Amino acid sequence: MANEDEVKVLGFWASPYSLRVLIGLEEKGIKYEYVEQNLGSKSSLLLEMNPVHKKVPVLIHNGRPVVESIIILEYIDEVWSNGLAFLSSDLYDRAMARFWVDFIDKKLIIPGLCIIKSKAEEQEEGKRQVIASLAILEETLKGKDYFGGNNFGIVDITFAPLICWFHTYEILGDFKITFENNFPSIFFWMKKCMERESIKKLLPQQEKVLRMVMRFTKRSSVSEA
Ligand code: GS8
Repeated sequence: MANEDEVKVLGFWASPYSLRVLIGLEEKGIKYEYVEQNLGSKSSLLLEMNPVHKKVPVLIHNGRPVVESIIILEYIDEVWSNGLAFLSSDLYDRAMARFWVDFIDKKLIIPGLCIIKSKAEEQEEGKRQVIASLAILEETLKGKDYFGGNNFGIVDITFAPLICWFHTYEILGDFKITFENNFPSIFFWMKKCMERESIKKLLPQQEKVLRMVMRFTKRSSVSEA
């Protein structure tokens, strides 16, 4: 695709969904303009570009919006097909990658939100589910550099933004995940991800995420995990 492409992203700095899109663009080396959104008071641009869900992220490519983070990542992969491919050309591998992307959305992010937002009982279930899902992801990653094998791909991009969220899960859920001991493959994968320029540049500090969540959920104090 030519340089005259105009690419804009409407996002929120801590949103794992927004971060996916930005990591994808950085990994492909695509120039883009980032427009931070105030989710408490949505801009007319956001409402115009995502009238159905009114959520970030939105990718605006030459004036036309694409929404839903995974749909955006696949769009980026198809439009800018040179260089790093987010999805393998093998149809079976593509199906498997899509399975794990969906798994991360449903079985890791949603339970993580339960830890942050819910009261005792649901919070316990959220913690149980996060640990169970990490155990499953640990098994699938074992012996590999990245989820797709040797190459950083769509499953890695989907999961990577959570690296800066686990601390918040631990503090607000009052539990410890202890990646190094319990999920060593994920622990090494995280270290490898954090060495990538895209992720180094984009992922916010975990303490900053925690402070934002505490402000947002109006918690004034938490017990130390
Ligand atoms: C989820 C986007 C989303 O929840 C995706 O892009 O993959 N399935 C979608 N975005 C949130 C910010 S991150 O928590 C959002 O925009 N929320 C605003 C709102 O719900 O009003």
